[in-house]
Amino acid sequence: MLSMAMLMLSGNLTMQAQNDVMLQAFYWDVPVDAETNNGFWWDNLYNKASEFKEIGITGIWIPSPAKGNWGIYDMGYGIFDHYDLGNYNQKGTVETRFGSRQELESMIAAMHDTNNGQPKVEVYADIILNHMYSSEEDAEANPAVKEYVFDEAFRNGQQYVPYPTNEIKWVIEDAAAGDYYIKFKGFYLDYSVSYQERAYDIQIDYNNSGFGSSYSWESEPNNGNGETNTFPASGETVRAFINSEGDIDEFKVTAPGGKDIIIQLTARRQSGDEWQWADQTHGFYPSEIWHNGQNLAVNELKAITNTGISYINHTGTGEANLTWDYSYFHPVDENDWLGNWGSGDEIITNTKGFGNDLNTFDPRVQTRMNNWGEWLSDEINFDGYRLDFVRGLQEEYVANWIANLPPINNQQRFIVGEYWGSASSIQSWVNNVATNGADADAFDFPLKSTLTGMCNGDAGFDMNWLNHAGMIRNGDGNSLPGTSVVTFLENHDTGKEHDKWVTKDWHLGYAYMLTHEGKPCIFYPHLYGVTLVDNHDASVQIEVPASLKEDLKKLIFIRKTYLNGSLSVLSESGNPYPSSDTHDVYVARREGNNSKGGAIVVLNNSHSDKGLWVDATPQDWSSWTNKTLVNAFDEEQTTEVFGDGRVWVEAPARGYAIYVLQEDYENYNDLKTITSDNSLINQTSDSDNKSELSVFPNPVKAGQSIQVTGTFEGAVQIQLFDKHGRMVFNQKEVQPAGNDLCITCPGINRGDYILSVKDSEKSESRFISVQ
Ligand SMILES: [Ca+2]
Ligand SMILES: [Ca+2]
Ligand SMILES: [Ca+2]
Ligand SMILES: [Ca+2]
Repeated sequence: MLSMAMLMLSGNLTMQAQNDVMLQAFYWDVPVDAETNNGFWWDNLYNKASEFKEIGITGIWIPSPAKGNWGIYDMGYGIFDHYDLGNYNQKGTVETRFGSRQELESMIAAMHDTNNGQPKVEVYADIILNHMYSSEEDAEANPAVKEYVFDEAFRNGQQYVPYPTNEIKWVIEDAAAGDYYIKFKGFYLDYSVSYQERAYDIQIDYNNSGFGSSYSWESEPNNGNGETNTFPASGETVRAFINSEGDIDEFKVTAPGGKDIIIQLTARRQSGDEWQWADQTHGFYPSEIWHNGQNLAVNELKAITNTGISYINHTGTGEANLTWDYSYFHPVDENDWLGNWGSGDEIITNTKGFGNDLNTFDPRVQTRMNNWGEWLSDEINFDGYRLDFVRGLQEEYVANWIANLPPINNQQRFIVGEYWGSASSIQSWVNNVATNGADADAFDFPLKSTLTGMCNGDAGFDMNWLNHAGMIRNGDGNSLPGTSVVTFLENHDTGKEHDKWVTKDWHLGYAYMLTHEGKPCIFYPHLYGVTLVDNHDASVQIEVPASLKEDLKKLIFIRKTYLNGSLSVLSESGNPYPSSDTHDVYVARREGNNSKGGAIVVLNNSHSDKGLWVDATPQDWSSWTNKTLVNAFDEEQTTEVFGDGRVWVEAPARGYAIYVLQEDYENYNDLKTITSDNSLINQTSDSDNKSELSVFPNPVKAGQSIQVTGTFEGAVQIQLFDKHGRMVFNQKEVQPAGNDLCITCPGINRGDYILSVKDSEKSESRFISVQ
């Protein structure tokens, strides 16, 4: 039933113009003034609200707004306090990296402002449902982790993955004076490789010394039963190895009494002379601690983890005062476990990939996250959400979270999930979330990969590879409908790793995305010419040309003006000639909307101007035979569809062209002048405006007379523009009768319009509402 309803809905939508361009409104390491704890990214977006509206951006995806564990530096994914949006002094700062809660709310209000006929820009927050980060101030005793380690990560006879060795502090509180014999064991280690891969640091503080930097080496044999190394001094480090399977390393410390014994272990590897960091799932732990004939590891020893999280008192509307403890995070009890990263891109619910992995099977976790989603929607007014790392969550949990959100206009809020994986995994995720009762889109990672190949490649990239690229056109049974897919060319993650970058000819990728099905998501640095910097090596950079912005504006104009519905690849199915040139030239026809008949898009990745003969009309599509097509950006450039249905279309070297029906043609440059000229909006919203122009009645119905009163010099031109700046009515040489003009409201859709009145002296405008 659900899929039937969705199909019917999308059927109706194809009649509308495509008004669905999303912007990822951030990138990795956006600027911040960390010296003064001042984030200004929300302010930056606030200042761009009118430009987003003008360009035709309809939704922005913003970073996770909640306070992160790394305070002013945190890009949001180190989420710490869900209800601190930059208004509580925690983690060393009130503001987040992006600004204060007030700045966030002002920005959202500017995006939502529809006064004077401005379009609304929806705001989608990045949401982390998988994990939470914390630090030493959140330390607590964790009996579940102690048990898990002492079971060496075995559950019901099966080996699972250790809790990270370095995230546990082992403590005997208030240790009595005397000798302690501490035995260390290793587990989950590879004995087929050199012992140097099984190295670890032992740090012991038994005298309130803290930990210093001096170190020494273990001396075998130290396997217990009298073979003991004396630990050099409180706070020092011993470098040791589990030399072979079954090796035990024993150390003696002499406690002064009345102080804690604190043990910290870190997995290492030795490579030549270098003592390196190792995978912390190499398990090491103090398996026995003997004192006066008693093994204190059994009862007195505590495993301390940073899972005891509490916050400054919250006072705002709807803000929960939460505390968390180990029982909310994997592993929670004797039946729980931690998994690894899997062998492919399958769902991994219990993997401690980022911070503390929330036990998303716990109804308490589910309730807390659901309440948070409601609060973000009702109190902060987010329109939708981008869900981070959904690979770490069971689909049922995600679906319940989505379904619990308060609807907008009786509809579920927009959701897109980050499933970085293969087409089949992405498809199953979307379908399984739907089966569990929620509608989530997914990012088209496979398409990103193909488009990157096209932009960066030259002759080596075969344009036929576009024919079934991405999720929507997937020909292997793993496709998704365009209404379930968000397409993108780069995101904050790929944008910080140079091996994933698009490094040239971005316009080719965007020409594909913005003319094709799916909801296109533009990357902020591409719109604003921000240089990308590799996260591992800041000397590796790629400059994004500022000229790309004009391409993006043109392509959004094409999308909104001419396109909707399905697509057919003419360079695949339309008898292309010469067929060998399909290696270089890709041609597709996209259906239109209720006022325009669609377009043909041509992409050429060769280094010379090139074209193809194609059949303009796919089977069962409206016939373009004997029609004249024009270049959508140059009315003078035409091509005829012949009587047999063939048409010649071409695009410049490493470029794109869009062909539309001559009768549909709209001059992009005219519209650009209007849409990029804010004077229309400024005039009408300017309270000092001395104009006498008045319009009656307002609102007005189609077919009804409109009386415009003002002072006019000679004949007048009257135009109506819709809120995207598109002209819908144009009447020249209207003769005023004194101070009055009378026109008939044309048969246009309900909505807000700008009425422009021009005479030989001046141009004035008013917003009118058509009902
Ligand atoms: Ca600020
Ligand atoms: Ca050893
Ligand atoms: Ca030993
Ligand atoms: Ca998880």
